[in-house]
Amino acid sequence: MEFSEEVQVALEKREPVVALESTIFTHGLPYPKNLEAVHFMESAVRKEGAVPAVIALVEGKIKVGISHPELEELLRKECEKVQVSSLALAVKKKAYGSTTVSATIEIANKVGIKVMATGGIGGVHRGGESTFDISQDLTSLARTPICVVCSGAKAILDLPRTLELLETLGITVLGFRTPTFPAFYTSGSGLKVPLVSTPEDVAEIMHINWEVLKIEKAVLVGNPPPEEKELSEFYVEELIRKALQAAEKLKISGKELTPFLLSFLEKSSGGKTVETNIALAESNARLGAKIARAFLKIKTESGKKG
Ligand code: PSU
Ligand code: MN
Repeated sequence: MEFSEEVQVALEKREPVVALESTIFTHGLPYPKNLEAVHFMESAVRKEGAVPAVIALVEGKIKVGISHPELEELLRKECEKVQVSSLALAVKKKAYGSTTVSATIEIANKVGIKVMATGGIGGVHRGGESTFDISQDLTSLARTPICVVCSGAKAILDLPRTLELLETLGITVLGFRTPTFPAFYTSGSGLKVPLVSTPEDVAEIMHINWEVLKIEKAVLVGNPPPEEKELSEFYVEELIRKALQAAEKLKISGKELTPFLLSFLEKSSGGKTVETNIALAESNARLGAKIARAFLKIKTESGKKG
C-alpha cells in the first residue's frame, strides 16, 4: 500500500479524509468526462475542509490517494475493475486497476478512513432472483464499519430487493433530508428509510454503531441528486428497459453488466445521465466531507471525556 503525502499527513494528524472509489471514473463515466468528475469530487471534499483519497491500483500497488498523472493514465487506458474478491489477484499480477465500492471501503477501513463517497452503490440486479447477480458492495458493507455516502443504488438495479438485502445484512440505511431511498437519477424511490437532517446526526449514528455498540457494519447515507439535475422517472425507466434488452441480446453478464448499462444510458440519453451522475457524485463528496468532519469532532470530544 502507498499513501500520497497529503493523505498520510492528514491521517497522522487525525484530520478528516474522504475516500473516493475509482471504478465510477474508469468504468462508470466516459473519457474525458471522468476527469471532470475527479476534479469536481476532489474539489468538493477540499472545499469542506477534508482531504480526498482516490483509491486505485498501479502495478499491483494499492494507492491511497493516487496521484493525478497516475490516475489519468488509468482513465485513458483500459484497466481492470477490481472488487474485493479480485483484489489479491490484481496485486499478485501487478495489475492496473480501479477499485469498486467493495474493494475501496475494505481498504479505506483498514487504513482508518471512516467515510467514502460515490455515485450509487451496486446491489441486486433486476432478475437477480434467478441470476443471483448481486454486487459484492453489499457483502462488504455488511462487514465494514465505514460511512458510505451515495444517491442510493444505481437505478439499473432492483431497488426494492436491494433495500431488502441491505436490511437483512444489518446495514444502517439513512435518507439525508429525504424519507425515501434515493433512486440515483431521481430523488425518490418510494421506498421508506429513516430520515436524518444534518451531518452531525449521521456522525452520531456512526459513533453509536461502532464505538458504543461495536457493530462492525456500514452506515449507508442516501443523498438525493441535486434537484436541478434530476431526470424524470418515466424517461429513465424507458432508457433502462432498452439498455436491459440490449444487454440480454448481447449476453452481457457479471462485472461487465453495470459498465455496459451505464454506457448505454449515456449514449441513449445524449449524455444527460452522465451530467446527473457527475452532479450527484460531487454533491455526495461534499456531504461526505461534512460527515467526516462531524465524526472526527465527536471522536475528539468523546476521547477527552474518556
Ligand atoms: N457509482 C456510479 N458509477 C459506477 C459505480 C458506482 O455512479 O460505475 C461502480 C462502483 O464501483 C460500484 C460498481 O461498486 O459500480 C458496482 O458494480 P457491480 O454491479 O458489478 O458490483
Ligand atoms: Mn455483479
